[in-house]
Amino acid sequence: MSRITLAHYLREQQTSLPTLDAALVRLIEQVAHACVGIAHALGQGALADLLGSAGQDNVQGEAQKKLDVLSNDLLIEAHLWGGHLAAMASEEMEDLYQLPADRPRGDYLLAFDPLDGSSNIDVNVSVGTIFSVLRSPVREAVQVEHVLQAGRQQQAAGYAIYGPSTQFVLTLGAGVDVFTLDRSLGQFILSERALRIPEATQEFAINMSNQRHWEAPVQRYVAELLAGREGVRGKDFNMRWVGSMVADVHRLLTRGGLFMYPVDAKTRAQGGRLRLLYEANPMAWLVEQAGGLASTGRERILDLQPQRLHQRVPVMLGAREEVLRLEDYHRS
Ligand code: P6P
Repeated sequence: MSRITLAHYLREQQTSLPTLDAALVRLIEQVAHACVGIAHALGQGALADLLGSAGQDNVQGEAQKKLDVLSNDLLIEAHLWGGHLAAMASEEMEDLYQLPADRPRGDYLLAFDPLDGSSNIDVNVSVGTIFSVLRSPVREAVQVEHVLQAGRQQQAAGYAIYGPSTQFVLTLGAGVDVFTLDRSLGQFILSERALRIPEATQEFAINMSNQRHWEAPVQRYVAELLAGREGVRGKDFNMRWVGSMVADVHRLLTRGGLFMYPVDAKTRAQGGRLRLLYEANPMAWLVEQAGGLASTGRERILDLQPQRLHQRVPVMLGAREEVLRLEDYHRS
């Protein structure tokens, strides 16, 4: 495959995607640019005194890592002069980030989890940055309700995964394409086009330690997977759980599978574990663009009308046949 940079790819996409205007192209390039900076900071690890806690909690009540704060700052800084955003929302910030009055504004909203899976950083396991782009109805004085749009309204979504290689995975609504970072140039190069998730799978991802807290349909579904070929499924299954949503979803986007973080007795009061606007929605759109499905078990994630900025939802996404079976078990 000839070397196609992200910039070249985006201009190529503009010819076939009317929604991909120059401002959105710049926005995506700035997100990718910030991810190159985050990858560099992560790669320094212990040598840059960037590991460990920032000594404060975020709005989620989770201990912030130094790299959570740095990643958040890099993403904000990347967009301060781009002139394409009206506001930003981040897992690490309680309220919407309004651009300072003297900065140029645009017609897009950017929601992101700057460093997903950050509890894995100190043990050197893959983490990622997840982002979701929406159109903004206003350029000034953006209110939370302007951001509370269903996932089907997304204009672009994707993630960076900081693993053995750093990759940038993107959908603009016409499939899912993958870019790999050429570290010598600081450029993302197109490395895989049009990911497809097989309808069937033999691999699932869930945190089994929560098993006793799950609702009955999930108990039944997972018990059948564990019963393997002797059980009603008639085949054996394999299990993976990285503990970074980006890593677990990247695996199923590239080789198939099913990812679940269902609501359970521990998380029912919050509605689930994973956040809708900047984790579930972007991942759900990527998965559906690759031929999979994304559901809460009771409804499609992309159809949900968000009620709060940091709202949490149950997440079951990946192989079409498995998500349909889970939805069936939740109905019966
Ligand atoms: P648990 C990381 O903190 C995260 O938000 C997701 O990236 C990941 O899938 C999940 O939480 C891991 O949760 O309960 O296994 O630690």
